[in-house]
Amino acid sequence: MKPRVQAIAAITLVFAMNTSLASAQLIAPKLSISTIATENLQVVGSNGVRGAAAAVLDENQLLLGGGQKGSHLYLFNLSTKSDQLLGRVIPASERINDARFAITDIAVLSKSATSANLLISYPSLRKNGNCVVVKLDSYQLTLGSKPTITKGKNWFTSKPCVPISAVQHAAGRLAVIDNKTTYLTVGDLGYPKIGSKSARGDLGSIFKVSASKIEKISTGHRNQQGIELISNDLYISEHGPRGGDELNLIKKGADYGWPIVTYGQAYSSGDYVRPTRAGTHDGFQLPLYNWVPSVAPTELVQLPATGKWGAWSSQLVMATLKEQALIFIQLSSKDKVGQVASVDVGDRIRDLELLPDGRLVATTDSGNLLLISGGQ
Ligand SMILES: [Ca+2]
Repeated sequence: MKPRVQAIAAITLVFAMNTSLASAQLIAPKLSISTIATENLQVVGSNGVRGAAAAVLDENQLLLGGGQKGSHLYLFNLSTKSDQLLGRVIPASERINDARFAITDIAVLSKSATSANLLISYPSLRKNGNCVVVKLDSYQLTLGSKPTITKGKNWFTSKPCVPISAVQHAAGRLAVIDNKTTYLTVGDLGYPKIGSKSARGDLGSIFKVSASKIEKISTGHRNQQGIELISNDLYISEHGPRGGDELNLIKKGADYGWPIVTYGQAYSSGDYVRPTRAGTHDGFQLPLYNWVPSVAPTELVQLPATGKWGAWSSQLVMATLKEQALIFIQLSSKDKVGQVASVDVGDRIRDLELLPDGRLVATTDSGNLLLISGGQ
């Protein structure tokens, strides 16, 4: 009997040590930020400005989607701090002069030394400019002394077409699954009929998309600006109406509740939709974490396992617009948030990506590119 008792005592001790480690307050990372001005890549429209969409091509090159017309794709060299125009993505006939209408995300499906297969998402005007859909198109990038892009197939076009007066946001974020498949977020686009299951169609959903197949994964989302796939677990950040911003772990077939429930509050009575029940999430898939008041979350990234991120290695980091901060989120298990720490960066972050060297790269609404290193 004695050895068995000792074994149990040893297990209890290990458990106690783990508990105390888990509850120890994590120190927020100290960020070192270098700023590169990229004003010509900033989207400038009748109603304000917007940072570029971003993807990492390799350790030295980014793909940035934006420019004054919000429609163009650029190759950005981190060594020379210079950009090259690759081409136009949103045709002039599918856009108006408004910063809401800009490339929403870029994904690299596969690449070689001389070329890459890309996906690009964007809101597109239809029916003589009266309504808006979210499109996902494939492109081939050819590298060399004069790099160019060639348009491929349309992979996805959302339905219904939403009246342009309603549109506030599109989401349109991408997380690559493999070299032929991606996840795509489609926001509610401010559609006044989003509360009607029969009318809302593709809006407020997450899809798994390939060139030949579209599968709806989840519904009840509002404006999913962040997406990160960790092994087979898909994490999403999304904007609530006024507060109630959420971090969600996506379960196939689940309804995340919008616009029936939200931890946030309704806007004024003139808003496009009033949630049926505010301040509660009962009856629907619960978020892993929520923010009241709102932080306005954008892209989610998993920090690398090694490097200078210390206790935050392998954890999530979420960019924000309103909060102008990076929010570090510890996952104590895949469906449980441990500690959360907000670190001010003093700028609205539109997109956030991880460079191969372990630094983060962010685009900001003020037209900057931020290169961000962590340290404890
Ligand atoms: Ca991106």
